[in-house]
Amino acid sequence: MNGNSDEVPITNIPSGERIQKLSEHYSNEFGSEPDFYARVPGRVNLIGEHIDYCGYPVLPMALEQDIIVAAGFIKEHKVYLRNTNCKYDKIDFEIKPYSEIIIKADSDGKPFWYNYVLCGVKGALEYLNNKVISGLRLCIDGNIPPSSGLSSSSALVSAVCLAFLYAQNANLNKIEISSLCANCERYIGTQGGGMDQAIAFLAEKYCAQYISWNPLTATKVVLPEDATFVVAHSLAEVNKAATNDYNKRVIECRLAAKILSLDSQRLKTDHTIITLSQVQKLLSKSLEDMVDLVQYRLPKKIYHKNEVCKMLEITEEDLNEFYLTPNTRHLNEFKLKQRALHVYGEAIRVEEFRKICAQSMNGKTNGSANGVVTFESNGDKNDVLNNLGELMSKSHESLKNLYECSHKNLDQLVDISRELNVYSRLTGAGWGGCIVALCPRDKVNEYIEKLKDEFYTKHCKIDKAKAKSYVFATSPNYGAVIYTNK
Ligand code: ADP
Ligand code: NG1
Ligand code: MG
Repeated sequence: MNGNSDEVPITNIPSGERIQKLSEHYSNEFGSEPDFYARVPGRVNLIGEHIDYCGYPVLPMALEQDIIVAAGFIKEHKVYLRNTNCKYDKIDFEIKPYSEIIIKADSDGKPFWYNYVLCGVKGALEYLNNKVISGLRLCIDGNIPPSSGLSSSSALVSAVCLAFLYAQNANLNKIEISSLCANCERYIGTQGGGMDQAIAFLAEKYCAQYISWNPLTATKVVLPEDATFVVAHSLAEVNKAATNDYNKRVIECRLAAKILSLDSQRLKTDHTIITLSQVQKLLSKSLEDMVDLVQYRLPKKIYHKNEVCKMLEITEEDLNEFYLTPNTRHLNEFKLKQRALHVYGEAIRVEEFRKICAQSMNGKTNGSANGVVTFESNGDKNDVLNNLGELMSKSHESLKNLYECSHKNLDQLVDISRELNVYSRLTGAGWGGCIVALCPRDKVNEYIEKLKDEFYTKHCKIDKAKAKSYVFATSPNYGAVIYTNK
């Protein structure tokens, strides 16, 4: 984690109120100054929802909002954990071998906040083969709205994992640490695809990233100069690890993929999990052909567990053991057609979105003096934004109707935006959280004001002054970094 661009950058501790307050909080708690800070941003996904775990590329960008962990080395093999927000309890724990770190939710199935910290520590220990040279004092400060689809959980897991590894002098490049963090966040119970951790480490300022898998690769996507992305909160928070909605979608995609793979003789008899993108490769078909194949092979609205077992020629015990997760084993009904149609359709939309961004540029960089990379638009500006916007609208429709992961407030925000000629979609896992809207730069202030009036004030009956904190314009930001003056 040093000078080379493949590794997480290490820079001097920035000045400013945020770090100063965090440093004071740390000093009040521990009676010393932090040795270093690990900072990891949240993200907004522009398009490509619920397809990372199916092996398809996604198109997110990092936010300015982040989690910063202030950290100090200690000799004892313990972690002392504090948070600047007093709603998160203080807790101290021994650093045990990773296999002995048990991560359990509360009696209602909701994870304790420090479970995300344990995920990061456990993942780091697994990578280090339990070799620890330093314990840590940690104080967390976050400003990513939690449980809102902006990836506060991954920023927390990744910041802790990064801090722990840095304290043990581990050298990991950004790709390795992204994959490590994606794996260790699964200890919380959700079978995430890796998008959040990948953008957290691979993000660059001024560009979104097209992230593809196997091998993990991030390719810059320059967004049209006159496009601004606005994030608006639906006021519905949802903790993804507290319900089985997310894992249910993951396993529905797994089962759909396994059934579609029966068209190839190769994987017929083993229990390997296969993704919808692997089936596409196996069958050498286009995404459009896969849409047709789903209609033909998975025509029913609902598949019962026994039908799935019959199609796969396996017992219910094997289905439970090899394909389902602990929190989905009791389920009896699966929507395979709808989920697979969403995935293949959304994968097509990501490719189109990326293509439009690329085609709309003529390749001439402007204004590089301040480091801002912008391009002159080739086509009609309005056409480009409308075409990108249409894809976002279709993505939302598909998430609402086929994937059933929207929320009435999200739909309302999307509808209000449309009345104002702004296209938008839910972002992140859904069931609550935020929308991301594509707004022409010169209309941003007017759009935000209208959302405050129409949604937050009129519909949700909250004070206009308070509404300010729920909606913001954003542009692509930096990825993870370590700050230290030592
Ligand atoms: P998101 O969409 O934000 O990733 P998740 O449901 O995956 O939502 O995770 C949210 C959880 O992450 C919160 O319930 C909390 O436990 C934890 N979390 C997020 N931000 C913080 C923070 N600043 N301090 C402590 N815990 C946090
Ligand atoms: P959020 O909204 O951050 O909980 C989740 C997954 C992503 C991705 C999106 C949907 C995790 C950590 N994150 O994001 O991998 O599948 O939903 O596109 O599981
Ligand atoms: Mg999350």
